[in-house]
Amino acid sequence: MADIHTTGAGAPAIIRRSDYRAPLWLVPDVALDFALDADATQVRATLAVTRNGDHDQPLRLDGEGLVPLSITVDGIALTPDQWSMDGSALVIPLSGNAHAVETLVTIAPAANTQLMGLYASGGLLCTQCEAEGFRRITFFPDRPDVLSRYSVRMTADKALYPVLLANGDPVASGDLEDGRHWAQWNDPFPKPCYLFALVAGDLACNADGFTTMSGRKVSLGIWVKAADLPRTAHAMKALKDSMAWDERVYGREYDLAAFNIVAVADFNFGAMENKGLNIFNSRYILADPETATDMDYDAVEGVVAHEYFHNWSGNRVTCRDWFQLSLKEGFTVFRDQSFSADMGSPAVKRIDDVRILRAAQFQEDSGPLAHPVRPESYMEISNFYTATIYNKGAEVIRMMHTLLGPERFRAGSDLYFDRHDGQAATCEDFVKAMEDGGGIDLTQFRLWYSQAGTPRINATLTHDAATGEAILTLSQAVPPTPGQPDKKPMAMPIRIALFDRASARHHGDALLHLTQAEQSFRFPGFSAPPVLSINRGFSAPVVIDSDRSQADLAFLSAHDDDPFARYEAMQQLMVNVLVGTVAGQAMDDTPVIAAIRDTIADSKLDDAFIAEAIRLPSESYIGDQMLLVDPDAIHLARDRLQAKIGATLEQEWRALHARTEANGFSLSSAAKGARKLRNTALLYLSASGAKDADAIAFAQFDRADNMTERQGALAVLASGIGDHREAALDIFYNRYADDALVLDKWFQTQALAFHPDTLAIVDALGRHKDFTLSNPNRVRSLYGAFAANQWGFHQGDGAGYRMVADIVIALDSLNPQTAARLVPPLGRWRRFDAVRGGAMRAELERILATPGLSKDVTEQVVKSLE
Ligand code: 0A1
Ligand code: ZN
Repeated sequence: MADIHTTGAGAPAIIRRSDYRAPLWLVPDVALDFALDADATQVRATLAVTRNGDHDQPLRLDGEGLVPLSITVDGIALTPDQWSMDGSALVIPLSGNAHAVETLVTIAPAANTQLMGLYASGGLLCTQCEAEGFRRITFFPDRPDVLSRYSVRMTADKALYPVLLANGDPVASGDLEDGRHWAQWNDPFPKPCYLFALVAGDLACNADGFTTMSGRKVSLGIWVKAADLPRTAHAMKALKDSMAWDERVYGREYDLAAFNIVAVADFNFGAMENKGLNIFNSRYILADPETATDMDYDAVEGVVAHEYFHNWSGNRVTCRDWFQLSLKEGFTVFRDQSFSADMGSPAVKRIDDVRILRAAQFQEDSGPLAHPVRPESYMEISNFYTATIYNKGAEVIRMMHTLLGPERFRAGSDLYFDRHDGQAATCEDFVKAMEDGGGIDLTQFRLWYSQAGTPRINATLTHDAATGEAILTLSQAVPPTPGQPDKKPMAMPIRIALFDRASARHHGDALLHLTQAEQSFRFPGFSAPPVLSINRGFSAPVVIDSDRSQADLAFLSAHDDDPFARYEAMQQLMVNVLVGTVAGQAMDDTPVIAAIRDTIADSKLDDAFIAEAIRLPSESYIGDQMLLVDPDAIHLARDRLQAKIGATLEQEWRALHARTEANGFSLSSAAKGARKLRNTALLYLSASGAKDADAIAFAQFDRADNMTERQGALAVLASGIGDHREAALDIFYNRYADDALVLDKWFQTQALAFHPDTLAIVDALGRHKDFTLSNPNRVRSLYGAFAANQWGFHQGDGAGYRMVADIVIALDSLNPQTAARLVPPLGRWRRFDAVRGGAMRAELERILATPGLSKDVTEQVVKSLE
């Protein structure tokens, strides 16, 4: 990350962690008065400000696109010489140590295409303030370490906006003349402005209640468009389950009398934890069998939990500055992962979480955008809502949990919440609380916060026949990342077991503490060389290089009692065949096929696990194992292996597909597992080339009483060139043309398809009447999905790159945050051949040359080119 500041005039400024200074002015209380209107909303803000420390600096209030219409201090209007603008910030010299400062501005929600600040979505008015959106609403010290008590008054047209919601608890409301009405909400808990929220609109409520462990009654509301009310039951159940879980597992109780959730159609991220008023992307609230897949159901549960858990890990204890973002995000992801594991299958949840980590975070960590869990600098904080902050951050917390065990971890988290309640804290505060509460020294472990890059662990197992010892030697290396050429050895827990070949049993897990560059561990009692099961449960977020043979991996794929390790052995077995094939070696695929046959025949395994274990690694995961990615060869090799598995086990797939047919829909784990396996069986059957496979897929598509099976079949049909492809896509479109979330699936399924014409198909879909750049979900469904389709995106002629770059440029002027999230796939140019890499760079250069480019996109492109 060397020289970004020398990239020329107008390059965005770099914000550094080392520059942190405490705020000069605090704002203990703020009163906001909104005269709401889609085209022109008036915001009157009254800030009680107090000087923080001994200094003579003026009050400086952040603003973005705001013009002060009036400013008063202690009730007296300021004259133009009594304030100034410094860029877009408002600067007011103040004589005393405490004042009441009032500003008036007008903003235009309907014209807000960035979806930051106050904006309009489908007839609603709503807010998004994290990270720095509050400054688009009113002048304020927009930083997370300024905590204020808010009172909020809203007035609005009663017909257009019958429901008025804000943070905290409702205080009073009433009618006004001219068809307007008003409502007042107060939030007694001091909070940073990024947690501010209001919503106004015509909404229906799924109202329910929860009694906390100390007996307080909380009214719960999930607010949606009236037509969507029947689709809110699952989210409500998830909310109540989350509230009970946080009490049981962390001893954390909800603190206000009301908790409200609102679903909106246009949203840049997944959801937002505003105090007492969570605002959600509707895709993480709405679910029913007809329109949501089982994955969607799980995502609703997980995101509802995530946002709810933020009430403690994020809101009651917030972040001192944005470099500490993982303090709340890593911890909260760990909490929501643990919750979901408890609600369903821990084994399958862990497999899913690791798959996501590897697909998103390992890729990020090995490219130009790699950064530590606690970054040192940024240009635009919105670019740092990354897989590293979230998912690697969660793995770091999980390792502390593994090192401490559940009881001592709980002692650490109790101490953390007690010590820092009501404060803006740092990652260091969290680690210190774990040390003090859990009784552990985490000095070396802290490197996980400062060192970027995925450690690679080399594992070698030898056997000393004379002493009967197995000797495991682990060596570690952390690769260089931008700005960090040299790395120190990290501390991490590596869980292993050593299997006796004859009995297929082991003597129990060992938790190894790897702390040195190289370390050997000796295990007595082995008359013959055992089989190594390593990184069980994925105890550390690392890459393991081991010299285990295909025979050993096959052994583990049949016998390992750690579900993650068993899955992993199977995946490694497949990866070895695929990578070897791509490298031009003649690989023996019989162990893979035998392992799959044995796995589907193993009656002790549940369907969901079987489906995970037998699924081939994705094309991009295969690419990640190679220095230079060859997308065509990878596609060919994977396709060939899939076809071989399909054809060799054709009868098994037919039997499985039939066996997993349900009569009647249920959301039980068994039913969900059966649907997952049924879709997998269909995929392999279709890959087998069986003549009737297309018809079987279409029949599943046509008869399904749920979206999991319907979309599963559609995905199979969309990747083929069979007779039913067009028909199924048309039927699907016509059936769901009025449902935005399902239409997203229609776009996404085609963008992800393994079809030779995917590029042309996506290009045409970009001109479809239902495509729009103004809805982030739609953009991600089409172009986000396409950029993740390795074979489609990395066309040899660079046409895929051009298409995505065109969208980045077009979208940047409307919604820079969403545009910036499409840049990273282009930044992976070093991993591709010279022709592809050159074409990717050329597109990055073309984006950078666009006049008026946002800070968001500029940062991602500049870093990607370095
Ligand atoms: N804190 C939220 C994520 C989030 C971040 C920024 C946003 O602005 C557009 C929205 C949401 C979470 O972790 O869920
Ligand atoms: Zn979060």
